[in-house]
Amino acid sequence: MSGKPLLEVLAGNVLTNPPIWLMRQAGRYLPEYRDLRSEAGSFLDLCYNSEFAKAATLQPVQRFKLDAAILFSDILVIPHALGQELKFVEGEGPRLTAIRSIADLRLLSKDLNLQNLSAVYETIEKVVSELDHSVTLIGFAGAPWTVATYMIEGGPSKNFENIKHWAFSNPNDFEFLIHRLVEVTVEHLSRQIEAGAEVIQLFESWAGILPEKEFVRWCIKPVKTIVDRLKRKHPNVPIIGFPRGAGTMYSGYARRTLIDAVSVDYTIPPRWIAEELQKETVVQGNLDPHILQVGGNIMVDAVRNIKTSLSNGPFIFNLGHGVLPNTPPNHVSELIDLVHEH
Ligand code: 1CP
Repeated sequence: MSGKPLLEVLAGNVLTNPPIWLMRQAGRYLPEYRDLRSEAGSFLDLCYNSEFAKAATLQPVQRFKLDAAILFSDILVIPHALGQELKFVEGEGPRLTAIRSIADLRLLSKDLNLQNLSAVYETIEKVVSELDHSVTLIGFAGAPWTVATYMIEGGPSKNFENIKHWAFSNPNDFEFLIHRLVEVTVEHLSRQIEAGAEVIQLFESWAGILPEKEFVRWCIKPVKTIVDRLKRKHPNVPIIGFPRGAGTMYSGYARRTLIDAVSVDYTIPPRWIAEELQKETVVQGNLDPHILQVGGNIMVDAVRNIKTSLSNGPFIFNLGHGVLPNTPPNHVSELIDLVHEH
């Protein structure tokens, strides 16, 4: 026994008290994060300074009884380390100089520039040495399709016109970009594991915008390659996949990618998760973060429903997407108490 509830469940064990952690558990809803953020200056200054990033990683586990810490970083450090210009605009989110062709892609480096990324691995080393023995450290990356949406659209997007046009009209060129992202993602995640990450989560935030055939080619296949390559090097590090918005294509996602656990968004009914997914994999999810933000009775009911439905198999409690910036921190403590009540 590892003494770490998250690792126990990822090994397939069923615990009476499910472990809990929350996507985006660090961030703006915590006053101590806002202080740290203004001390650091920009968001990227926070990510690329291992002392600041360590503090941001530890803040939620210091305040709440959570079973995991997740590295404080971002999925967009990968395009940044390939030489794509990146900044975070207050109140708007990430902005990148969009790439729209193979010619643009050739202007980027083939390999990760470690100048900034070395601070990310250093953050992991520092966090590991300070973490309570029962708490698991999660490393992460964006899955290639999701990272590509930001690289090609130049930031958040509503209809993903440019990436879909490229991927549908010239899949062979587009494959070249995805292949590059697979390579560098494997390297980035291997380095996180070597620094001390015990579990990896792959965020496929934009799984929900593709038809079946393209979902298989651009979401399933690259993730499977990443998993194969990581497992060859680090067979004992569990990988959680989060194909947000995948709908009925959640079925078979774990089997086809060989990930160890599937994180499920809040649109999927817990009973369906139990019947369709939990029989073949560990599941994680899936409270709507807006319900956490509202709190009270709606949260009590939703948490009990999720727990009742999923407690008969291996299950990690989480949200169906990230904590919202205006969430009252005391709702998080109340949520953890509810998850732990019998
Ligand atoms: O200080 C600030 O205002 C920055 C806000 C912020 C934070 C706290 C951003 C900008 N990123 C992060 C940290 C982060 N991002 C973490 C680690 C902290 C934690 O989880 O506790 C992780 C795992 C991510 C992952 C991430 N970044 C994803 C995948 C998950 C998801 O939300 O779907 C995505 C899509 C990003 C891109 C990104 N970075 C930041 C923003 C606002 C966004 C989303 C842009 C959009 O709306 O599309």
